[in-house]
Amino acid sequence: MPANLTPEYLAAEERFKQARSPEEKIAALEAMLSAIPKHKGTEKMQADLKRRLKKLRGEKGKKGATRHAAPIHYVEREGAGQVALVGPPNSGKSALLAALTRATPTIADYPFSTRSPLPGMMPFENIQVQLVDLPPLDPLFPEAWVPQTIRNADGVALVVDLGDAAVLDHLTQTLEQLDQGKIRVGQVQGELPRGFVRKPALLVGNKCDRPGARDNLEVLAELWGERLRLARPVPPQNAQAGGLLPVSAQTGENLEELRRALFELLGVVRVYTKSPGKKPDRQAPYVLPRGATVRDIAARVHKDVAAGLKFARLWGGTRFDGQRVERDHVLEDQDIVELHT
Ligand SMILES: Nc1nc2c(ncn2[C@@H]2O[C@H](COP(=O)(O)OP(=O)(O)O)[C@@H](O)[C@H]2O)c(=O)[nH]1
Ligand SMILES: [Mg+2]
Repeated sequence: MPANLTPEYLAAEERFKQARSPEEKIAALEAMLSAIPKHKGTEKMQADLKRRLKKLRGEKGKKGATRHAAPIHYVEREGAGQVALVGPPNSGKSALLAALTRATPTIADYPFSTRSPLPGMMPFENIQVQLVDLPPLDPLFPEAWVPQTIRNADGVALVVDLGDAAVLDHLTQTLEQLDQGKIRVGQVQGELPRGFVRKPALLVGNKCDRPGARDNLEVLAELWGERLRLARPVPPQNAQAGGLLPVSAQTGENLEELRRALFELLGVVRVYTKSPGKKPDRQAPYVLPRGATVRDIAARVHKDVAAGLKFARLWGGTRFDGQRVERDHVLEDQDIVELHT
């Protein structure tokens, strides 16, 4: 009997193939099991899925016991960093994930179509940024793991619908819900309350193709600027400070800018090393936190290199063309260093 597998099942199976962490594999297997048509012809497949799930859960249990107890939906960080997609239902978070990565989320015009975190890798130039699609933070359906997953990410992309007449209320609600999860986004003046975390955030105005989007963007800019206590909204290039960017997952407008802004959100720099007289390998950058120095990259290369480091030569930007720099010189994105021991 043919199994008559649904597109939903096949999508989940594809996710399983791409999954790397046990959590991703479990989530994909669960989705496969719920999507598989339940009839005699699939009985063997169902049993096989259940067996694999049981095995994976068992392995994870063991690992969790010896290490730390990870929340059920913990998404292991991969690539240059992790950005959580957060926002009201139907704003197009899943559509953006699908447009920017190879992940295949359920995109639907009904709310709560996303039930568990779904990661995808977004290529940006020579690196990858991990995006995590999440269900909305809804007070009626509080799922403790959602704020936990956001707290674990390096940055937050707040996705709102520019065609939504109540976009302002929805953004305000999302910010309040984040607050309940002890998460503040964007720039925060003064001290954070006890137990709170601050996440760099980018406000993504999705569906800029919809009527009324331009007006909504202006209104949003005001609230976002107010939230950040700035006279003007921050341009997307300054994502770390809380940029604002209109995009469309549907038409593709500004998606390249979005890739860059999401990368900037991570607060990292890409640095290349080279040997004297040779060219650097541009495909294999070291990814370091912004503010990292020549000493830090040396430590990444090898502890002996760090210990014996005398100076470095630097190529980068408009200022450096092989000049000698000291060990505490701060590196910029795309710098090339030659380490001398
Ligand atoms: N016009 C327009 N519709 C979009 C865009 N992005 C998503 N949608 C639609 O909005 C609905 C909700 O999208 P979805 O990604 O499931 O939202 P989520 O709940 O935030 O994950 C779907 O019907 C999408 O096709 C966009 O850029 N423009
Ligand atoms: Mg969704």
